[in-house]
Amino acid sequence: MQAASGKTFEVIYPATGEIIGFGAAGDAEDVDRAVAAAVEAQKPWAKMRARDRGKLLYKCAEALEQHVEELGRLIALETGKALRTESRVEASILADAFYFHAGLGSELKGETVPHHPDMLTITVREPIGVVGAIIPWNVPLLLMALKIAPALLAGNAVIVKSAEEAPLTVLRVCQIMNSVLPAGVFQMLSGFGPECGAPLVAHRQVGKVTFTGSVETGKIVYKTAADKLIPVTLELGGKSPMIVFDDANVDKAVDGAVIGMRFTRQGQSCTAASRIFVHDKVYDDFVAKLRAKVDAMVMGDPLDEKTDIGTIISPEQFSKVQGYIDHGRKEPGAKPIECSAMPSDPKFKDGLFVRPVVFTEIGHDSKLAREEIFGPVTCIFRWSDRDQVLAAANDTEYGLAATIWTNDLQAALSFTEKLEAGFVQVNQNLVVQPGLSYGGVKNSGLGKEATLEAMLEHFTHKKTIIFNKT
Ligand code: TXE
Repeated sequence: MQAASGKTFEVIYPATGEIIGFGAAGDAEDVDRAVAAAVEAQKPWAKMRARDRGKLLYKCAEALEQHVEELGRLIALETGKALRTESRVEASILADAFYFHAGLGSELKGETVPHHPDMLTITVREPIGVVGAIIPWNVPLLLMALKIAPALLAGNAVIVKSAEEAPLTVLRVCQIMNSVLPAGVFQMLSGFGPECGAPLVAHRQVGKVTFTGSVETGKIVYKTAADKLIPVTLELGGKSPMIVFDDANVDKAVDGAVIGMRFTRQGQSCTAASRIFVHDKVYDDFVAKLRAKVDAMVMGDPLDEKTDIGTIISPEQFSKVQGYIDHGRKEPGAKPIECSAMPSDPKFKDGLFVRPVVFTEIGHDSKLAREEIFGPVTCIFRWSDRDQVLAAANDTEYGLAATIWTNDLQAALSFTEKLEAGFVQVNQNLVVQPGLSYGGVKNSGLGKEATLEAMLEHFTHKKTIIFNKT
């Protein structure tokens, strides 16, 4: 794929700094071309039976499933995420998201509305037209699938804009899908945010934008969309609390913290359990066990099956994360515990590896406790008063995910009700999956993804039609 300008940008393997490929640096001209093709392709696509579109999505899922290993290795190369713990898993979930949505065609149905005996009133669901999907680099395949699969099933044409750090796997997915789908229905643009993402959002024929990324960019996207009065879905950052009660099973909670903090993804997750509140009575036990668990994780070659933790995505993110860690080290009283070990192989001497850090005895108002770090850094706080810990957990601009760990049913009921988050779990820390409504409140975003309801709400218009029977 080439940009109209012919310009390209380098794609780097963050474990070694080697150039592994080039992305096409798309701009407004490429956006215009892609939208023109999408407008044409969408008309016959929308006229197909929804279940036939579903059949094609099912075929996409099968085709993607056959390429799990290839896609997993490619995503490991461009993001530095470990193959065994992250990249291969993500490549499999991609296919799963298509399987899930492929079966929803018959659900694109309307209602009959008994508002007057002399009239037959119905509603129908119509596609929006051309959807722009802007995705980040941390979990590009899954986040893309949760946008494009429902949008396509609903009869829209979709243009996805990949993140500049990770265009290659998305391009490969696009090639695989286009061996199944009619031309123009699903297209991909690679390029930088202001040059390629912004014109896609602003294009007059793009009728809906679905975005995952930072709060800052999300607000820019929202403002541009507001000028055109088009709907947007925004999945933004998080600073998710995990609350461990004194009666919790500490071993399970520690496992939940390791999964929840996504140490295997170097903490580059919007749902990362980056604020862990542990009851005073189990605090020491929890910290010791967490330290031992994270210490035992192997950081190194992302392609090695023995590796648990790979690298940070880019030099920019690396400096940002290091900045937070350096800041935390200087906080009065803060006790950082550095875990795991840097890879010893000289091949990785320039790799963007960061040792996981667990900050204990850090203040609630520390920048580390308030801002999204997107690195392997978590803060642990001691608590003993339920009202205070609940207030502290909710004292954040974000509201994406939360977990609580207790066997006290009343506490579980009360906290799940009062926690300000879109995704709350008790005694477990599952990752996002197709079929579970996913999205945040407060600055974590606008609108949910991954369910039938989300497909209907975000990728269709509801039209009311009234027949006068008299
Ligand atoms: O995000 P951006 P970045 C958070 C995380 C991270 C920070 C910065 O805290 O440290 O954001 O990451 C495109 N118009 N998250 O810089 O800029 C861009 O090209 C249209 C949380 O990567 O938001 C990319 O495709 N599009 C998050 C996408 O937006 C624009 C995941 C995301 O980039 C644009 C990623 C513009 N003006 C980062 N500017 C999560 N919720 O999981 C940029 N883009």
